[in-house]
Amino acid sequence: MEVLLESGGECVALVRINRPEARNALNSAVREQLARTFVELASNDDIRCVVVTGMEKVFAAGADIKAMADAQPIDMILRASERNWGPIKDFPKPLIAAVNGFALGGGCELAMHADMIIAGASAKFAQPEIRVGIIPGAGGTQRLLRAVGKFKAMKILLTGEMVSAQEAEAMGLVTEVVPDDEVLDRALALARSIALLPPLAVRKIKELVLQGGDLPLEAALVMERHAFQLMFATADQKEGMQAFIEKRSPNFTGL
Ligand code: DAK
Repeated sequence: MEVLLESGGECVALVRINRPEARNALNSAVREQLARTFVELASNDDIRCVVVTGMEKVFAAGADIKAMADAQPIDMILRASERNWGPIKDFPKPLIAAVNGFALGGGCELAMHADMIIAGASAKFAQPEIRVGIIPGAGGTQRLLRAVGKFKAMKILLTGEMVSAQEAEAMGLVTEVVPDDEVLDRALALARSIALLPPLAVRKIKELVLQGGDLPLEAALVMERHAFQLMFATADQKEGMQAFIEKRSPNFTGL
């Protein structure tokens, strides 16, 4: 198996890409296994937060160049790899990317599908597609633009140059930079802390940030207001506020 599903502790799943001989290049087997894993995790009520990671020296080196080199446009249409990105794009629970080493091309795009990116100090990000004669195909031009703005995105996309973890953090592409050997622990600790929070509110925040960001402000604010009001139908709202009043820790059930 090129994609391993492990426990990340209480209510947290760890998805590990494991194709070392090709630097975790995302061939169809990896993409299909990732898709299946995320479909499974979306409907597993025991899982509240997920961390996706790679290996020590590489998160993922992008799409598999050898599997694309001779492809024709019709091959690319028939491969329909967007079907495999769908379950990650639409994953309803918080997803944290724990990035060590290279996150290149489709690997950088995979990290950008996450809601937070924890990067090791020697991690490197790039969209080097331009150097092999193509362009990003899994949201790179759009998610990068939205994350870092036009002028940084243009440089990364048009040059294919690598960006260090520190630069990535400064431009808003990375949530936190930590020492290389602490990346996974930090990502898992963050995931476990989110897993203790009310899942319906967590889910709504993710939905609002992702959907609302592309709507006109007024429409997004209406969406937020409705979701806010809906929270008062949850048992976790009653429990959270009662626990505060009674000066005790809340016990959120996800209802
Ligand atoms: N594809 C295939 N094989 C790869 C690979 C890749 N992306 N990256 C590495 N490998 C293979 C190498 O060919 C080599 O294989 P052998 O020679 O041993 O058979 C082995 O992994 C070890 O690689 P290196 O010898 O190069 O290892 P280093 O540690 O020296 O360097 C590296 C690691 C990650 C810096 C380097 O391998 C590298 O630059 N890799 C290529 C990075 C790259 O250009 N990535 C962008 C690929 S294009 C789509 C959506 C998205 C995409 C496409 C379509 N659709 C929706 C349709 C995305 C496109 C891309 O990502």
